[in-house]
Amino acid sequence: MKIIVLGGDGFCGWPTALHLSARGHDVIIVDNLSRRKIDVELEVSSLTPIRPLGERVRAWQELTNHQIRVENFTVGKHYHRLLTLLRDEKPDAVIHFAEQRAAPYSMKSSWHKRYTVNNNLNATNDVLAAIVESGQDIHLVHLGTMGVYGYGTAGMKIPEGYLDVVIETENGPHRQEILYPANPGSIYHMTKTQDQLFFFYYNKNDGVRITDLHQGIVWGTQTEETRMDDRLINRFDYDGDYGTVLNRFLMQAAIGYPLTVHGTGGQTRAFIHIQDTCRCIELALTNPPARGDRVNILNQMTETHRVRDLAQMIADQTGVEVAFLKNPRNEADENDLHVANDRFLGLGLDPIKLEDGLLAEVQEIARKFADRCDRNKIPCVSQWRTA
Ligand code: USQ
Repeated sequence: MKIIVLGGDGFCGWPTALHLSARGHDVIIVDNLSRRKIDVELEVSSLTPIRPLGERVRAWQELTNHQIRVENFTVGKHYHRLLTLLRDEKPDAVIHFAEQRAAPYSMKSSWHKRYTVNNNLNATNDVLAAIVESGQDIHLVHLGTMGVYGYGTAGMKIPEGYLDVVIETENGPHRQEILYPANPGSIYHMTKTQDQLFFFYYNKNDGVRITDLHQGIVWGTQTEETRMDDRLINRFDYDGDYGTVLNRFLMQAAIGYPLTVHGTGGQTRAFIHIQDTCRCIELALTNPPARGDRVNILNQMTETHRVRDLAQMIADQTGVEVAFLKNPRNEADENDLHVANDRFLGLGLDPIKLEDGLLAEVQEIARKFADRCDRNKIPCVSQWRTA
């Protein structure tokens, strides 16, 4: 397959590009290096020493003989470059990672809210409009989030995207299938709920074939391919804006920093290892919806855990303390979360289990690069509500 990876320099995009290239697909990365520029803004670096994108792809070619081409432009801004790329390359699929993905970053200020909305919504609309204008039958695979559902439970497992409802009308009960009600918890998550409506509309109006992957919190760093050479290493975010909870705890354990549990740690979330992210995307590409099918929605997660249980698990394994901090977010103190993920399991996904991989991750990455950590960047300073 020929595959364009939008946002192919990021935490999920880079290992996905390598995973697909290693399996013989012709991969083109589009990236404007925005994630690296945000590191400059926040005065923080990936815990792992990531190399420039040009060096990454040269190393990949030297090691495997597979070429990954790179185009540097902004999806959502440089529309004609995107359209021309689709027309010239005629890809079978486009994978869309080209969005600002951190909830705390999206809540830092009105500038960050507006940046996240402009960037993410224009990117999604431009990709869809360009696919339609190209006149080609291109399968779009999008990285959505479990956060579109709002982590609640209505006494049922959260289904894969759609909900059957019965409405009482004057003429009796009326059955309808609707998108599971959106309930975003940050401006970032809100952009992903809006993305769903773009997909619904372009699928209905133009017949675009779309797979939307509602992914949980990704943990881990390395995959089969990024581990092949130091120059291919994946990024590892530990700072208060971009670091996600489990990777932050792993790094904190490695440097003996009390684990930063927000509030009571009663939040239950869905998780997936970065290697399984790559496998799921490959499964989504090789099992596309047929022309005329509705938007294909899959829950891309493998297990759920409560934040304080994760902290305890890591504390038990490493001896680090647990700190309960005032929660900077506006979120429920406690929630239960039950999620259906039968579709990926049905396609053959054999998940990496969190309890099997945690210590290896602490040793392989967090301890190895501990001296690169700036402890001042660990606290979460982005407040959901200003007092
Ligand atoms: N949390 C802590 N301590 C920390 C950091 C976070 O207790 O040091 C808590 C948060 O308050 C929250 C939970 O852990 O309740 C998850 O926070 P997170 O930063 O790990 O994850 P989140 O902001 O939800 O966002 C991440 C990714 C995003 C993705 C999402 C999937 O950044 O791109 O869409 O996970 S999900 O959470 O399933 O919506």
